Amino acid sequence: MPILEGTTTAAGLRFAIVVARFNDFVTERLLAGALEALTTAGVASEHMTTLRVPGSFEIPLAAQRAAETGQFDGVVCLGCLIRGATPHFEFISAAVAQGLTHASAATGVPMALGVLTTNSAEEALERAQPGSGNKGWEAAMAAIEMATLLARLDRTTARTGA
Ligand code: RBF
Repeated sequence: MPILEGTTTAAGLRFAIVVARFNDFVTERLLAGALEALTTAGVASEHMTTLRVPGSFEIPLAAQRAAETGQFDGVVCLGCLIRGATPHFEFISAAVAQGLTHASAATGVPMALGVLTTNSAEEALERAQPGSGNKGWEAAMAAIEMATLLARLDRTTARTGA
């Protein structure tokens, strides 16, 4: 019974990181975590392209455009939504999740959701601390796992001609 899995190493693969500037006191820490995870996985710095966007709402379009260039094996998406203006919070978080689902399906490029949705700044900072609990780190690892899984799947179907 064949089992296909991704790996935690990604030497030779290329990633885009889309990061929102809104709440940058958190998102810059998520970015640092993501870059550290990619570096640890063997991704060369010239194979990590950071795209900055104004807020989380803009992430899906930038992620889709990046994927459409054909230059990236995965996209790591980073943002931080802090509840406050409740209607906007709900609206933007749903729009980002749906937008990334669509963008990923439309392009076939894996996109990892590293957009925090928290009740407070303290909660957001907790999830952006250095180390493997950092949600930027986790999103990067998810992108690596999916990119390497899909590459393996492509090689398997190429071999079997399926
Ligand atoms: N962007 C975020 O990334 N996080 C937020 O918590 C956030 N809160 C917002 C609250 C309001 C009331 C508005 C109007 C925008 C907010 N944005 C936030 C920015 C949003 O993602 C987007 O950049 C702007 O709406 C411009 O399209």
